[in-house]
Amino acid sequence: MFHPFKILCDERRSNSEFEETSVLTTPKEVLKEPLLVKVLLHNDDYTPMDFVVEILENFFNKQKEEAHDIMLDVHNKGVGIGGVYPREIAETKADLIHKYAHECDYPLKCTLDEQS
Ligand code: TYC
Repeated sequence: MFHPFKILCDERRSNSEFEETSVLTTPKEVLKEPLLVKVLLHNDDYTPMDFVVEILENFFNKQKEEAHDIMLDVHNKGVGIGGVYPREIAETKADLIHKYAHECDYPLKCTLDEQS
C-alpha cells in the first residue's frame, strides 16, 4: 500500500546510510599504515665503539656481530640506520638513547629520518 511517510523514512534512512558509507570510504578515513621512520645514529669522536654496540644490541635488538658492523659503518660513513619503526616508537627510542648517552657523558646523537 502506498504510504508517503514510509517512503520518506526509507529515503532518509538510505541517505544517511549512504553518508556513513561515503564518510568511511573517503581517502582521509581509510585506515592508514603507521608512518615508518628511520632512527639514525651519528658518528662523533668521543663515544666509545663498545657503547654504540651496546646501544644497538639493547635498543635496536641487534645481535652482537650485526651491531658491530652497523657501528663500524656509522664510524666510517658518519651516519647509519639503527632501525625503522612507527613514529612514536622511533621518537621514544631516540629520547631514551639521548638520555642514556647523556647520563654516561657521551655525546652520541640519534635523529629521525621522516622520509619513507
Ligand atoms: N667514532 C667513535 C670512536 O671512534 C665511535 C662511534 C661510532 C661513535 C658510531 C658514534 O654513532 C657512533 N670512538
